Amino acid sequence: MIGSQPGSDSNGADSRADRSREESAEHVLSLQKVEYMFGIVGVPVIEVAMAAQAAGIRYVGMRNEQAACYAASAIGYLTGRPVVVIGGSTDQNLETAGAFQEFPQVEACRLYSKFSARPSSLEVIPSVIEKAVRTSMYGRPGACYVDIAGDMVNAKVDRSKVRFAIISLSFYDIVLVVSCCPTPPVSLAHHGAITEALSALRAAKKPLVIIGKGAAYGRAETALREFVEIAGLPFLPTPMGKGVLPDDHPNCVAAARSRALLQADVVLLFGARLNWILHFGLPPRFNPNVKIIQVDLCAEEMGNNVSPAVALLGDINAIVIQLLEVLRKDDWKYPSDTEWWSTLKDKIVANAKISKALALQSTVPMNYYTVFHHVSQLLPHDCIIVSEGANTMDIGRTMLNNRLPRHRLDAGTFGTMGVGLGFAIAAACVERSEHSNQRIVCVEGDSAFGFSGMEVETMCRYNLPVVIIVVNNNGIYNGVDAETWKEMAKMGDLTSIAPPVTLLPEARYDEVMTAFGGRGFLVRTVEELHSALQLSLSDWERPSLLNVLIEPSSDRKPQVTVTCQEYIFSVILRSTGQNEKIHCSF
Ligand SMILES: Cc1ncc(C[n+]2csc(CCOP(=O)(O)OP(=O)(O)O)c2C)c(N)n1
Ligand SMILES: [Mg+2]
Repeated sequence: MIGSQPGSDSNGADSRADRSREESAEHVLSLQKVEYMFGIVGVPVIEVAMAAQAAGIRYVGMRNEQAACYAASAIGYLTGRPVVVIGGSTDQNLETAGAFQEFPQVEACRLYSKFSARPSSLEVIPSVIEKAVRTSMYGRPGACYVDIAGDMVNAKVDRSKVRFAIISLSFYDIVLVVSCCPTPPVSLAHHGAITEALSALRAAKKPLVIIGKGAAYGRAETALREFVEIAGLPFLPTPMGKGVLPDDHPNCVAAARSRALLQADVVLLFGARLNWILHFGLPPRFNPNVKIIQVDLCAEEMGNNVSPAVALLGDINAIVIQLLEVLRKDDWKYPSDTEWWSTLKDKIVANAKISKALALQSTVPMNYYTVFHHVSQLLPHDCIIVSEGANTMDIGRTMLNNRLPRHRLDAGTFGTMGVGLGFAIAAACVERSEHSNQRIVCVEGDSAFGFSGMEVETMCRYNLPVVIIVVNNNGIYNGVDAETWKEMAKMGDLTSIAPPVTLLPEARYDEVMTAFGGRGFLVRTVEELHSALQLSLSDWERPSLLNVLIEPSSDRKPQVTVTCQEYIFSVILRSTGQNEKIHCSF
């Protein structure tokens, strides 16, 4: 898994042909601008990783290919260098014969990537890789796959026969060269659409700006901040749009999100999909008459679920600059003394009161709000927050502020558990190479942590000073306490009795970290939380893990749901024949 960004060097093949092997390797690096390779090696790709290292690429050995892919995709998001996956496969002459690990990899990857191909000969590898890199970067960015047959890995090639002139031979004479492609062209929105968008905005009584991950990836932060401030508009971020404008910006209405979405009459949507995260842009969570001004890089995204009143197609940063140019001339600003602003501000104050009351509860075990309240007090303002889990991620999102763009990485659109540790490893690698002095804090639900928990060894192996906080409620959404677990175990086989959401109570995730030489803390109280987090944040030499035990039935602010304890009782009643009907939702 490679994060790469081609530059614009274009030396001719002839001059390179005379270079020494070492010069060639350097050239590979500068040409491809590949900095990191994440993966797991085995025959026949060990040499590929060694050749990459010889060419100056950092090779990060992970414990699982999934985590390697997550790490590479985080590099893509943080640095703007998309992912190219290179997979080793069966020797060509054994294909269809039932060779070791024979599988239609190219076909399988086609569904999940923008481009998937197996070069038919050594000579075409450079051009296939160039196409993979270009495709990954152009339009909406996305991963691409290139399959390298086992017998090609150690084969030699006659330079004069290589398709397209650009070629270098790396340390082991493996052709692993990406020929150079220009950075993606920048497209602007149609001028008429810009004017239409601004007149829709001027006519709005209850305008709202939504800032998505696309705006973060498109590095639109400077222009967007100016736009929001000049226009005086309320805004809220999507989960990974957090930090494009600071969460504590006076125009941020994230704490009144539901009301803002429900009542807005014009929504200016920057690089966010109208998918489940935004309730599809539909009633009952949106005003049925809302006008959407949709700004997106991807034409196919326009009109998904809601037909936009205005569609601005192109580079998000460039379009915000276009909007700003007209706005400055018009000298228009949404007034700050409207009923809309008062409604939003009242809701923000009311919600803050509820969260604060929960946060200041001094009971042990702690609840989510108490944990996040104290964590947020200690986190440096420029730290990168990685997060996954259900309650852990949702509540953490509302309570842990981001002040800088691309400083929040979470389970995102797919809600995929297991991404956290790979993301954190990638962020720590970037921090290390850029000497940015930013802490990487990985806030994990106990279930989420389990998906890629062995990557703790990777963190310890490379001394990556990630701080992992496992918010441990003994389960998926909810768990049970140790006492209840014991009682259940007495009743019979736990596979029939234990609620499917439960995990082992008070599991010692901290000892997973100490097993490999990192710091581990078992945390039950606010005082323990403060001292463990302070110690972890001051240690730049190795990773830490805080295993924060919380109330197993701790939940989000009141919702209609059945707790785990209620579920257990219903199971018990059912097993004793006392209850026929069980209603349960998790
Ligand atoms: C790959 C994958 N498998 C399963 C799920 C289903 N799922 C949703 S959230 C979750 C874990 C939530 O528990 P935890 O991480 O402990 O967070 P909590 O809600 O308890 O704070 C799971 C397994 C998923 N989202 N992704
Ligand atoms: Mg949990």
